[in-house]
Amino acid sequence: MKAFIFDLDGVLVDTAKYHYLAWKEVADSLNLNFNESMNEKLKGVSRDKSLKIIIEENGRDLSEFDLSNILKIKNEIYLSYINKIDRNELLPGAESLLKKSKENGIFVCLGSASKNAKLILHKTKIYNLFDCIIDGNDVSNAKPNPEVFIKSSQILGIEHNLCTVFEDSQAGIDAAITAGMNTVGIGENNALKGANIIIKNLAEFNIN
Ligand code: B16
Ligand code: MG
Repeated sequence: MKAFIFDLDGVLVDTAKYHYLAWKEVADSLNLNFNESMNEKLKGVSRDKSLKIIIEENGRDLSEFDLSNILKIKNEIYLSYINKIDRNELLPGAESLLKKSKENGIFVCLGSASKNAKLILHKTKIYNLFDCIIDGNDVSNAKPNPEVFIKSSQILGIEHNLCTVFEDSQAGIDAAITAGMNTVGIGENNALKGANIIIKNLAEFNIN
């Protein structure tokens, strides 16, 4: 292994709850149904695609103008939470594995769908631990398209089969498999299909 590519939300930081709260507030204001099970479908999915899923599930049709306003409002609400976060949102084992990877000569990259990734890395004070950062602002195709991971390996100059992706979403695992990379699924259950191994959190990962 020469490079580890980490997803952000659900792998390094616990921000999924803020995405949920922001979508819920938006959905309630529009009289759209939105619950925890629908929220599961948004894991690892881009902001635009997330809104499309909510709208489709509700059988509604909105104009492009309305959609772009809703996306703006959702992000403002999400940022109102994110602006208050600190290192307490880091998930178990996250910072320690980032540091151990570097100590072992393994490159560390971020591969996230979030356009707010850099702000979150600064807030949690782990920004400087990355050799490269690819986020939602750098790609035109959202996961399960492998673009985010392929760009990461290109910037590092590392072959795909020498990269390992840490992901909590099925869209992300599928993207990494399509890119020909190794996969570590992160989650409480074995719901992630196709991952090489599945662990509860990064604290369970033994770099040796
Ligand atoms: P933003 P990841 C993803 O982050 C989240 O899992 C997903 O729920 C969210 O919609 C997406 O980022 C976009 O986030 O609205 O901040 O651009 O898991 O790929 O790190
Ligand atoms: Mg994620």
